[in-house]
Amino acid sequence: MIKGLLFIFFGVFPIAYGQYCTSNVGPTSTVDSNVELVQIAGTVGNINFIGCPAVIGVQDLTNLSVTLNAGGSYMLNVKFGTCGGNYAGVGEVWIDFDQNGNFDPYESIGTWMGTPPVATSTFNFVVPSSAQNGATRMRVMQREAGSLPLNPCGTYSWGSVMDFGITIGNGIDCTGYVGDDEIDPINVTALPFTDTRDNSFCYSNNNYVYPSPDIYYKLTPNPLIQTVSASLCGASFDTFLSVVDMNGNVLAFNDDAANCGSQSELTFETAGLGSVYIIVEGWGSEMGNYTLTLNADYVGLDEEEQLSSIRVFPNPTNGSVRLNQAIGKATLYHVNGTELAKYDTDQSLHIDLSNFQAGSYFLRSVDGQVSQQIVLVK
Ligand SMILES: [Ca+2]
Ligand SMILES: [Ca+2]
Ligand SMILES: [Ca+2]
Ligand SMILES: [Ca+2]
Repeated sequence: MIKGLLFIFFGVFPIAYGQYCTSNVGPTSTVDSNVELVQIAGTVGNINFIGCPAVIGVQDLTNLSVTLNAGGSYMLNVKFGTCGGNYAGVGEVWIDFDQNGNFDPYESIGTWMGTPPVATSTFNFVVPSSAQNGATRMRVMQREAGSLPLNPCGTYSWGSVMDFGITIGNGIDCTGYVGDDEIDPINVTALPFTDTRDNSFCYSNNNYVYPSPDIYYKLTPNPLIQTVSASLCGASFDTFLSVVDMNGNVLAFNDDAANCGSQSELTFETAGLGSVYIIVEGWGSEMGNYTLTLNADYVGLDEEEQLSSIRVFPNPTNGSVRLNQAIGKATLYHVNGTELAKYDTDQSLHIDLSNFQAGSYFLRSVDGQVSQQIVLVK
């Protein structure tokens, strides 16, 4: 079923690097409403912070850190108070459990509403058992005259914002998982290509189209390839597939392919293209197992596009081939696109491959009219 897209393509995707919002965030004044106390006992370490005197902007307290175990239950004490006069306001606390650099709404572990002086608030929370090991952050925010839920990146006159260090232990070890973002993509070294993976853990959302975690593949098509087809048919979830260039321009995308339900398939032309990212994610927040397959169509392999009577023989060969007629100047390519040798078939119809390793090659006329695949066996 085709579903409505929840976004608008502007042609360029924002590139998100997962950095926390820290500039133009929080209070612009040091007076009045302010968090007075933050306390938590971790599995390792404690935080016992006293809040006044107040500061402007985000107070970086990430040097104060505790270790929390995935699946563990913890208690956080926060005193939403004041360093001056008493005015009504709200407060909220988030921990970036999924380590995507955002304090997401689903990562809120407590809220407060009141007028200081009030008793210390106690927030009991459980670290998701799916949390991955590593360093992340907790943000504590108070905003005078604000309303819930708070924007963790918001700016306002009176209140406070404090970031503390959190280390997740006993969780999923994501060391060695590549492809989470465009900086560390899974490299497609040859076509056809197949990769089976699960995006429901160790992968985060980089704000490409849907909240589902996205996985990046990087492909540099060789000059012989005319089109590349990508398929997620058979995935365990409703997928979405995008192809973007290195500048973030969208080249192709598909939600639901005609022949595989809610999974995605697409074909894109590669002529003149440099490297591209092929991005796998789920529709909405869907995630699970998938196999991405990539296949190439090579220039000239379509019989109807070339002079039909041109042949090389023998093919496969163990050393050399002959053309049945001249095709002018021609270039021999490895199947990976590397240019290997030039020939003038007006001078000789004999093509010597004896210096090359066994594999697949293409002989292409300089005018592009003829391209013949030659298989070399040894
Ligand atoms: Ca997050
Ligand atoms: Ca990602
Ligand atoms: Ca996404
Ligand atoms: Ca879909």
